[in-house]
Amino acid sequence: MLNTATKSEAPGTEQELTDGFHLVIDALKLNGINTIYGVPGIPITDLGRMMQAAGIRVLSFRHEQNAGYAASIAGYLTKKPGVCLTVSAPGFLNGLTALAHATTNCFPMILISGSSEREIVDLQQGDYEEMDQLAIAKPLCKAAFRVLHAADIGIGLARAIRAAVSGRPGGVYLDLPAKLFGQVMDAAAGAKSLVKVIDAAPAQIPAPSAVKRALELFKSAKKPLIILGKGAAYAQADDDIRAFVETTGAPFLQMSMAKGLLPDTHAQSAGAARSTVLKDADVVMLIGARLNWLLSHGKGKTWGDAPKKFIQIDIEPKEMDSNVEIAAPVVGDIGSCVSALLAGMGGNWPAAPAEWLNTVSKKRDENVAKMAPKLMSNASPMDYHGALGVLRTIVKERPDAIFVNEGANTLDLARGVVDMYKPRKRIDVGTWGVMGIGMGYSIAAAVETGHPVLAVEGDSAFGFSGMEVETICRYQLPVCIVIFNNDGIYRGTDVNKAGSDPATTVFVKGSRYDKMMEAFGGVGVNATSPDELKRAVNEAMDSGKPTLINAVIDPAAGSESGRIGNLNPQSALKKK
Ligand code: OXT
Ligand code: ADP
Ligand code: MG
Repeated sequence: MLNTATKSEAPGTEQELTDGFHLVIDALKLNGINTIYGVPGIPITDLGRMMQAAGIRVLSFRHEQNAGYAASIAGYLTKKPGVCLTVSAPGFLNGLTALAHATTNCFPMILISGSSEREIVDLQQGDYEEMDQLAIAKPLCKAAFRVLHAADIGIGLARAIRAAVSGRPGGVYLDLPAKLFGQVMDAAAGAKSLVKVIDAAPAQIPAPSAVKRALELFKSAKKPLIILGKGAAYAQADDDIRAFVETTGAPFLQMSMAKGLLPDTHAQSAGAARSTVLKDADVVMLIGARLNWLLSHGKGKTWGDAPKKFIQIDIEPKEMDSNVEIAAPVVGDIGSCVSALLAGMGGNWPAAPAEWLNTVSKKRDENVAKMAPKLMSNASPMDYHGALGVLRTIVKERPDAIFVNEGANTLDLARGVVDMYKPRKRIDVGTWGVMGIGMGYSIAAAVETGHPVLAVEGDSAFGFSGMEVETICRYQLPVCIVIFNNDGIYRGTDVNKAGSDPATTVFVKGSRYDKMMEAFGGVGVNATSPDELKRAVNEAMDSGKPTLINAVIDPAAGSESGRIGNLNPQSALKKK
């Protein structure tokens, strides 16, 4: 329904009019975009108000980067572009990190930003918040568009939606100069100019020959392995993926955000035998996972000396051969590809070789047994395993909760310890290993899914978006934040031997993050033992009240950079 703005006053020419504000709102609603994440200000304050009045949910943040991260994960969780709305120049730049993050992670997102007067910006005459935003956004996203005429708003948004969700999903920038909002046009013509995007992400069917090649290669494997990445989780082809994996009988490894696509406790899961399967597998099928740094680029020590062949299923043809030769590329959307694979397998697919399965399960059981006693640790202050042991049980009992996770040790250890049982329940730092996603992700996860959120955050990680606890309280979202407070980045024990300033990685000792939550009317708890932690998290999850638990972790418990300390550059010269 078109939102009519004004009526012309000219006698005898009564004409329904609309304007840029209303056309943006109508175009969003027409395309089912009902939630916006942003920060108000010139020139979009009224747009936000009018959106609310028109029934769109507008979540107002304290910093655009967090609103942007919220939009990016909304896109991942829903397969519809998440929308972030920012003001010109500084607001736009604050949102841009999240737009680049969405592109890097293949999440569909649209950053809509107001911008200043084109005539002044282009002559560089020093306008209010002057910046050539379109040019700056272009290299950091999949596509970037600017709309100058109200009559083009419909087309502009349609292009943005299609670009974000079709093919490999990613971030799109949409530049809306201030003047556009006030432009008036005939309401009927305005309504006609809107575009409802039909089949925004069309199925991309793989070639039958590619499917056949992949199946033949996989069948020939003595030591098959399937790696599921967050592209597979994004695809929402959960039942087919599970059926495919189970029909092959092969061990599978789930990348961090793919955890739960099949339960981590599944008999074929090789999550706890990661090193073994990567080293020893002979045919590896990648489904929605890139051979980037997180998979050691498919070569080197991690992958061992045994010859390997790769099958890769991805929507992006250019992904093939990006790091190593792909013997069987299957290009298409994962839903179509996996269903074609399933159909091609027929009714008598041979069981995966028992010797290989035994090797994998033996290694897995050893690692699980090694970890088990650590999870029972009752130490106070807590160590990571003692605290995570408790959270692992809580997630098992509440498999629908969304688990948000960032930090270094807090991230790496939680990934291994906390089993996931359902798809798209674990969201974390992703491809960049970025700190700062925590509160934005928590807010969007609660808003988009309606499920409770458990955010497990390093004390450093939390600091990047901590002010959004006010946002969580303001909207009364069912978010329970647990801060693993070890007084610093990686550890809280570093000492600066050269002066009186604290070392670069340490924070104020004994900080009480729980007080921050209390300042805004949420529940704050200081937990010094696993028992206290368990009680507090369960209470928060039962009540749905915004809660922040300051979990006191031994400052000496972590290690430098968690599991990726090897990426720190080393010099032959001795450290000073
Ligand atoms: O097979 P093996 O024997 O090898 O064993 C493996 C598994 O088989 C086994 N396993 C299990 N055993 C038993 N039971 C179970 N259930 C089980 N499951 C698994 O365990 C091992 C390990 O398994 P895993 O984890 O699967 O394997 P691995 O080898 O670790 O995998 C490799 C990777 C690369 C895939 C994996 O490590 C990974 O995904 N890593 C992601 C790492 C990452 O992204 N880290 C975040 C960035 S770190 C750094 O950059 C930080 N910064 C700088 C900064 C950033 N990032 N961003 C911005 C905007 N500014 C600055 C900062 C500031 S971190 C950071 C803050 C840190 O401080 P905090 O206070 O927040 O956090 P704390 O450290 O807690 O203090
Ligand atoms: P992970 O970090 O979990 O390993 P990546 O982000 O590296 O996952 O890889 C995700 C891959 O999934 C990307 O290469 C992307 O092109 C692909 N992808 C995303 N959505 C789909 C889809 N619907 N169909 C096919 N491939 C997809
Ligand atoms: Mg820390």
